[in-house]
Amino acid sequence: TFEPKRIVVTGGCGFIGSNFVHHVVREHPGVHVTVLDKLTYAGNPDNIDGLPADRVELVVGDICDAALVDRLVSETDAVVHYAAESHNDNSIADPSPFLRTNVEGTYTLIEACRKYGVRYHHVSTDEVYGDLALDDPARFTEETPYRPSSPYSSTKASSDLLVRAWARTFGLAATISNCSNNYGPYQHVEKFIPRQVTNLIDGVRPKLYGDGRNVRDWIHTEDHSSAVWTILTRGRIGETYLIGADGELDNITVLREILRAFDRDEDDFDWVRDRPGHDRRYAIDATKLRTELGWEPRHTDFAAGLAETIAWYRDNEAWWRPAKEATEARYRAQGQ
Ligand code: NAD
Ligand code: TDX
Repeated sequence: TFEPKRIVVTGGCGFIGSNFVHHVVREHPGVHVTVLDKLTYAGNPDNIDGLPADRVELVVGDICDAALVDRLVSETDAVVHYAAESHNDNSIADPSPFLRTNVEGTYTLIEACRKYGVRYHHVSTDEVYGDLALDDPARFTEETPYRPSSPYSSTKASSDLLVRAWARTFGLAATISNCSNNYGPYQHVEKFIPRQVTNLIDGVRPKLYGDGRNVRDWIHTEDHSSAVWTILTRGRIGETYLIGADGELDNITVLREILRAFDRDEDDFDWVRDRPGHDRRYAIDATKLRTELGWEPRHTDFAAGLAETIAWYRDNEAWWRPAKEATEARYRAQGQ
């Protein structure tokens, strides 16, 4: 077992990164966390507000800043890399920040980690594997070939390949995880579930892309956090682990569950323009992580997790309100 005392968490002010920081502070009392975050439109320092100052430090900066990254990596035991441009629709409107942050940013981090021999965990997505047909019994495994569809997923795939090459050629002490769709608190209102929940709070009809039958494999972000910690501390160096919780649902089913929670008719939503290149279905087979490392998800009741998440958005309007109008203006301009 690897027992880091100090870790750097990039993107720790975003959705999944901040949930991971909360998880580490709560579950692993001996660990100090340095968050490196640029605070883009998706990063919010309030996400890690109130955590003990002697446990969590925020450094506002860019993962492409080699001098800053060199200094932070020289002072840590491990880097857990969450920072990314993360939204598919944005990557279609303007891919350029995705190339810079996801590819060049990862390159900058792994160069520093190899220089100092620092343990590196790379957080990635199931989208690198492209999509599956609705009637295909297959799920993604660690053996599935890379076949990304969008600018976002192609830059995440590129970053994964850099890590694999650095591990093989330079002996970088790396692991990679590819996780399915996360939901939970602190998710940006541009993403599917928070967008529809906050629309309904505002009395606006939810917006469904295409035919609504696209399938996503949902996992609560807390289960993603426990999986990443498990892989960081007990994963085999050089290995990839898929993270998922058997949560396949199509979008219209999720949307109708949300509508029900607001006592609205199940057809009270708008069909909008489909996402170009829209992946049909994602599905994760997490057998390797479950059997080799004994990890199990705990938040497997989706209806309960969704109800809690809806309650979080109702209780935390001050958190999401500032981003809502600009996000919807961007969608309107795209006919979505
Ligand atoms: P997010 O967009 O909510 O947060 C990204 C964070 O990274 C923000 O805090 C932002 O300020 C920061 N950031 C962006 N560019 C930066 C830069 N150049 N330097 C420093 N910080 C920068 O994203 P998320 O949904 O929390 O995703 C986090 C990670 O998890 C990403 O790597 C993503 O690919 C991966 N992932 C996400 C999901 C999902 O369902 N959202 C699923 C699997 C994997
Ligand atoms: O308004 C919407 N209506 C709609 O039907 C939005 C925003 C989305 N959708 C659909 C598109 C997808 O099929 O809902 C599904 C989920 O959409 P997103 O929340 O944009 O997520 P997705 O594209 O599946 O990608 C997410 O999971 C994998 C994250 O954003 C990625 O960072 C992660 O890698």
